Amino acid sequence: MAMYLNIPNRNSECYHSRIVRIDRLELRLLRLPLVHFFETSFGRIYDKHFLLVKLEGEGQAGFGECVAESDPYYSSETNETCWHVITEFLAPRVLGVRFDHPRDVYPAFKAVRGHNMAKAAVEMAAWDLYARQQGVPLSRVLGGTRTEIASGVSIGIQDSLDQLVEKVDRELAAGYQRIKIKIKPGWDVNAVERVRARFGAIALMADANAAYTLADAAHLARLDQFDLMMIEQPLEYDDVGDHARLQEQLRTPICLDESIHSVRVAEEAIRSKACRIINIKPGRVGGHRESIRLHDLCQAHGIPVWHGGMLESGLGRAHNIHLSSLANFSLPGDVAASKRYFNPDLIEPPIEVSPAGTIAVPTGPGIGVTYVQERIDAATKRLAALEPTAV
Ligand code: OSB
Ligand code: MG
Repeated sequence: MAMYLNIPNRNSECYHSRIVRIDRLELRLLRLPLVHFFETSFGRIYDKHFLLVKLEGEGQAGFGECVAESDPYYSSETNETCWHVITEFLAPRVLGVRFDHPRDVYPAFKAVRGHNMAKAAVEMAAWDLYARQQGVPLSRVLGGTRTEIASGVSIGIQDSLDQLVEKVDRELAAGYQRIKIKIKPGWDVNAVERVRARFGAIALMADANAAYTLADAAHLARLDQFDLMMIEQPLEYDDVGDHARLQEQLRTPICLDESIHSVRVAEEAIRSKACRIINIKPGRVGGHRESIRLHDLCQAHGIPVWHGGMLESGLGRAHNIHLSSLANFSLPGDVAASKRYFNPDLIEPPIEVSPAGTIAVPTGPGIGVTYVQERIDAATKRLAALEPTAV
């Protein structure tokens, strides 16, 4: 275990003896319309409602975007549970507190069980704040080494297979290195078959968002003929055991998303051979610290990882890019250009993808992107500003 607790000293030369002191926490609920609706096996959404955390300290500010959604479908957390947990339980554990390093924020939340998305939003803001105070890019503080990351796209369920083919065509033309399509019963073998028939040997995978059970094993094995890079989260959101039984019956590698809510569960999944690949979303595991531990655990076991996406605005997206600069993010992630999601985004300039399907890791301090305050204000539905309570 101890070998995975080595986050601190990767770049110790750039840490000096600075500390993060958090003087104010601003919490907002935002609404941004999506450029295109997004449909998964849970349903279709047309706009994104999400919380944004801003932490202030020593004249600097850091941002963390909460990846919870309006409904408890991908995860049990929602914007309202996160609002409750952040204001009542997490804010009091950071306000007025001096942290030697942002790696110390997640442990300060130990008394609070679960609520990883709420924790991650606050914790990631602290990493941004710290990196800005140091005047270095977040990637350096996280221990990242890549200067650009490989980008893929996640394409939702469409109204028709023709529409799906049209979307895949457009994303390949934009340069994306890997195509992921969402599947569910009735939109699976037919969809994969159609995309393979049209586009040949592209890097292709499918994400089921837990739409199947072990009883569907024979049906899922029909996907083996299409040489998918992986099938993501075919079975229940909290399952490991059935995934291990399914993996025995599939040639296609299983990648776990929803199931991996902690480093401990990842150890269990790797040990039981429930997956060969893991998707990392910091919101799912409690922030950057836990993501680095998960990354390191997978690296030690030869499990490649890639960065998942939760339809983030440019602020959350920038965090994802910095985290993706760590070495074991060896597969293209679901971290794509801003304009696929929001137009305009909260940041300017937006995040763009190169014709080669790569995204440059920002080099400025912290997350290294510039937000437009008027756009944040215009999207704000609710706002709370919290400060240390006087004693
Ligand atoms: O399962 O990866 C998922 C979006 C919302 C919730 C869950 C998932 C997704 C995506 C979108 O696949 C990835 C993205 O483009 O941000
Ligand atoms: Mg997924």
